[in-house]
Formats: sequence, C-alpha cells, structure tokens
Amino acid sequence: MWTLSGGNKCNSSQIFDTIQICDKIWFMQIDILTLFPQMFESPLTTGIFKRAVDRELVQVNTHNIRDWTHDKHHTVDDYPYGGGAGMVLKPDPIFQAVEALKPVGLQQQGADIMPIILLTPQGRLFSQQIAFELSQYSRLILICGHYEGVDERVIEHLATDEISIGDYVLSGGELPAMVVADAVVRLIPGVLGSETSAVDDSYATDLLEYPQYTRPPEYRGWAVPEVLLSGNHGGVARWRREQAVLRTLQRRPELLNKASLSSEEKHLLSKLKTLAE
Ligand code: 6GU
Repeated sequence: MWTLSGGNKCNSSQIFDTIQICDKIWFMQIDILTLFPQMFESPLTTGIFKRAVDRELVQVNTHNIRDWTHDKHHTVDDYPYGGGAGMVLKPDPIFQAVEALKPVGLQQQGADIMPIILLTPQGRLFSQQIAFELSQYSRLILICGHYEGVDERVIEHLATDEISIGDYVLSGGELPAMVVADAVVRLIPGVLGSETSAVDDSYATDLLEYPQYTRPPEYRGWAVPEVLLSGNHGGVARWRREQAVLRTLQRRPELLNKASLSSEEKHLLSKLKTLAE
C-alpha cells in the first residue's frame, strides 16, 4: 500500500496503472489562511475548483487565522509601532497556523518543499509563468494579508514568497488568493477537459487570443469573417495567427518582445509594423 501526497492510499497495481496512464501522480493540497474563510465557499464549490476536487486532483482547505488566537477577544491585529493609521496583523496567530500545517519532520524545510506565499500589494507581480512554477509543487500555503499590513517578521521569517496580482489596491488577500489558486489548479493535469487544454494558454501568454465567433453567421447585420465559414483549415489557422499578432501589436506590444514567435509570425509582425508606419 502506498500513501500519495495528500494522504490518498493506493496499492501497487493501482500505482502502476496510474503511472502508466499519466506518467506522474498529481495531487496538490492548497491551504489558505484567512480572516474570512466564508469568502471562499462559493468559488471553491463551483466550476473548475469543484471539478478538480471531485476528481481528487486537488484539496483546498481554508483556515481561519482567528482560530490560532488564545485571548478572550481572539485578537488578530494590533496598533502599529511608531503610530499611524490602520491596524497590523499580529505575527503569532499566523506563525502558529503555518506551523500546524507543516508536516512533522518538515518544520525546517524551506520553499523548495512547500512555498508559503503571502498575498500582498508589495509582492512580485503574478504571471502565467509564476502559476506554472507553483503548479509543480504538491503543497502550497497561501496567507491572505489584511488591514494596513502584516507584521514584517511574518514576511522575513515565515513567508517564502510574496505575490501581488496587479497594481491596484484590494481590501484583502482573499480575492488574490483565489486568483492564484485558480490559475494554478487549472494547470494540474486532468483538471481541464480536453476541450480546453492549458497548453493553448501558454501560447495565449505570448500572444493575445484571436477573435472568436459562434452561430449565427450574421447577427444584427454583423457578419462572421468569411474565412471562418470557408471550411479551409489552413486559411482559418493563418487568419487566426494573423489576428493574434495584430491584436498583440495593437494592444500589448510589450508582449511581443519576449514572445517566442514562429518564423511565419515574425514575418507577419514585420509586415504589420511596416503597414502601421
Ligand atoms: Cl495580493 N493584496 C491586496 N490587498 N491588494 C492587492 C493585491 C494583493 N494584489 C493587487 N492588489
């Protein structure tokens, strides 16, 4: 009998089958530390998360930081030393929560085993590349920051990473934690159906998506581009690549600097650039 990460049990013939089918046994446990676990209820029980949980590919646990307070009022925050507006999250409940989650024997292990990520506007900017890196771990801990901030000792001595989802201010790290978890979970093999492969997404991070249409062929006088109705697969593929390059050039030209383009796309790009001049 084998115990997979996450506690799943399976005998050796099942292991052998699984290995043969998918090459790798994928299971991820995500633990989210938050002051508002109820915020996660509906996202975690709908859509992609539900599917991933039902397929036993991922387990997402939410933990209330307040459960690790020991005073009468369950205090999680306090006034900032040095004065100033707002409150700061106390270090102890967060340290205790994380330490309770770390498997015995792994207490000293660092980020290479299990990233401990603080969601904060001060973090590194989240990207598809970071989502991909995080999808390679079997465990993640996400800590949702709140109020004016989190005691710096959490950042220095507990968190192994800090992530922000963009240059705007949200009232807490809960929505960012959901964003990160969603982007990561959909990369776990088996979570997405074959109809929406995550492989296409890596392409979508190099170039923007081409325009999509569905029936009817004409809606309120607006027609679907002729080529898409033509049944000419080569023509469709060419049109889509062209549109993707054109859109990226028009809307997000900075993406083109790091995009890995085919020689055909490079050719297309220089043609489009000359046309724009
Ligand atoms: Cl991770 N937290 C908060 N509070 N605001 C944000 C953010 C995170 N990322 C962008 N804005």
